[in-house]
Amino acid sequence: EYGIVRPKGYTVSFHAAPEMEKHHFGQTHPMKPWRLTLTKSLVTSYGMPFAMDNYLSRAATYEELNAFHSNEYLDYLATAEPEDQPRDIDNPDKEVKFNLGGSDCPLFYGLYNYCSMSAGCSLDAARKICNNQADIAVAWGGGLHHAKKSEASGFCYINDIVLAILQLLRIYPRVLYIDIDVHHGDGVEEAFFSTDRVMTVSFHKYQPEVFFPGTGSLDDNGPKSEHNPGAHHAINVPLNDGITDEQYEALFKNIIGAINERYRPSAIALQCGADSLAGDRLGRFNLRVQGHGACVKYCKSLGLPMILFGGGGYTPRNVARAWAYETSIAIGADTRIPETIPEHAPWREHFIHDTLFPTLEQSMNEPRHNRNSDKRLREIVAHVHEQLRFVEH
Ligand code: VJV
Ligand code: CA
Ligand code: ZN
Repeated sequence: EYGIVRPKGYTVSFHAAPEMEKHHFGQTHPMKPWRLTLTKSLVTSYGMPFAMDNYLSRAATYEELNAFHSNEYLDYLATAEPEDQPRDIDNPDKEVKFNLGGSDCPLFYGLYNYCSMSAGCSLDAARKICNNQADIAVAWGGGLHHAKKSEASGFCYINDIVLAILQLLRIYPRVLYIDIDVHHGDGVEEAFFSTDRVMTVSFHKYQPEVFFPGTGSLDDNGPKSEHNPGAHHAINVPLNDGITDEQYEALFKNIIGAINERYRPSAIALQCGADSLAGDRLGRFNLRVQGHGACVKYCKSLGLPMILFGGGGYTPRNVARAWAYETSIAIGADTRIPETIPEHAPWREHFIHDTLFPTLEQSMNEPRHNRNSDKRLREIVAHVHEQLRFVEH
């Protein structure tokens, strides 16, 4: 209907976990799992499922989660009840265990089910890539990059990305992890800190003490010890408020292009956190849907097997726009889908403006001041190129 056809000799698999969507972090918590419902409905209104293999994900098993997470943590995650919420008025002495039960990572009904569905989605995607049954696998329910081995952090309980990359490493010698969420991908960086088989690259707002999680400075490049294979295999791109599409796209292509030439990855894991878009409730950047999508398009052009993960994104209408547009890029239909959101799309009024590509003015009352000078961005590029000279090829 929109010229959506299955690309010849090219397979995209789409992994959904509708069970995730009905969970609630709490009334005014910024993380809204129903943004996945909105995304899926936009993807469907454009007719994209005809061009993909569509899968309903299963829940990941305890053993699968245990490939990264500790037993003590998983056992508590599986059994903790919302009533165990620490530090509430009725339980003033209750301690916070594993960072579970605070305001960022609340305990809610069905939490373990929510987490294992998200991980199942990303693991299914990784398996499709390992078996050569997909060229690009899409897992919008994943991308929860802050979770640690024995700790929840920043709305993330299970690190589905680490689990998926561990799968990829069974087949692929080198995996490039790229993270365009507005927050630093600290959990993934830390998990692969000591190996040269994964290079992690995060673009994020960096302002320690003010902006979460406060890590990811330019000179955070992996262990400083010469004898650690992970040295120089963490790349961080710290940015300030208000970065534009033009600056971000140029920076992204330069850095990822140089990494691709030097590191020669065999597969890509791309976290597409949509909180880097203009008008995000928690974000600080001025990216439009096209600029965010240009990163996905550039990665696709490298011709490597790739997983697309979700991640942050706190203005659901824009999350749905970005991830629907990026699904169209995966199937190669981005130049053919109409810019106007289909008449029959459910929740169409919810998008406020009927375009897939709102302007900055449509995204927020007043565009943020851009605090990224071209001079500073050139310094960042120079530092990254210097780091890459230490990477064996
Ligand atoms: O900045 C923080 C930590 C605090 C302590 C907890 N308070 C609520 C906020 C300050 C130091 N946490 C960040 C976490 C961001 C996680 C981003 C996750 C991702 O996008 O990278 C990947 C999925 C933070 N920023 C904003 C909030 N927390 C926030 C949490 C709330 C809230 C409003 C803002 C929790 C509950 C409610 N409102 C009701
Ligand atoms: Ca990031
Ligand atoms: Zn984020």
